[in-house]
Amino acid sequence: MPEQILVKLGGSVITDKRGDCTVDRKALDSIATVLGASNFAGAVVHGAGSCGHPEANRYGIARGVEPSTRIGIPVTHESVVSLNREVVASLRREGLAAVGIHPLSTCTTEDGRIASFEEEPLRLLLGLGCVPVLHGDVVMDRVRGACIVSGDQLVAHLAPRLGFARVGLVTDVPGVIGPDGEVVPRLSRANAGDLVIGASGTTDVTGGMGGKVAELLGLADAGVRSHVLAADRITDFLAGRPCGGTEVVPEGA
Ligand code: IP8
Repeated sequence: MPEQILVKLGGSVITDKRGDCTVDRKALDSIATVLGASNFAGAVVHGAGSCGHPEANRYGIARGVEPSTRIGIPVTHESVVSLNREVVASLRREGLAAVGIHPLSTCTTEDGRIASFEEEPLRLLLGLGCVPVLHGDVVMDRVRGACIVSGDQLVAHLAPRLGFARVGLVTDVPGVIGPDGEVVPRLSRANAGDLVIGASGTTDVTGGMGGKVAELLGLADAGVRSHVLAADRITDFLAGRPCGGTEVVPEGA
């Protein structure tokens, strides 16, 4: 079986976060072309961007859902599923056997953290050379009724369990930015305390770069390295060449 890679596409890379569910088709298609040309083997996770965050924010879903706000579950889910369909279609046009997997149907959380995830379909799809395409989603939560699970939390949960050889998170910034305004090339719990990470400038119910770093440090605690990189370096990342950005590594590695 070829080396399996997990790629997360940030919502801000594939949507225009200023509008309500505005897919950036040019950016999406150019990433799909690169993935197709590399004969990509592995899974894709994407964020929601403007297809999900505005709706989740409107109904306060990250904090939980009650009968009075339950309509926010289908509204938010359908918005991010519409983006997922476009991601899958774009990858399919490039020859990949991409198939959408929706966390609302496969995952539950306990107070905001993944408590169960049905992984077997993913394993079997990967074994056949299909490309599962997952996304941040609204999911049912045992404590809050429902909540939002980010694409980054999905990456941190699935990467150690499915044993991907490499994990790359494609963002609209060159990497994690340090106090001097420069990209931090290597990040672990040892130097993470030095960082002051700003909130996202647009609606982001899952914590922007700060939320991403927290998830990736958790992933590093599980022994898995990951790489935060800019969209224009994805070809280098897929080829295993230096790609700038920030490598998040286990402490002491
Ligand atoms: O964009 C959020 O996922 P993210 C998912 O990866 C929703 O943080 C539906 C807001």
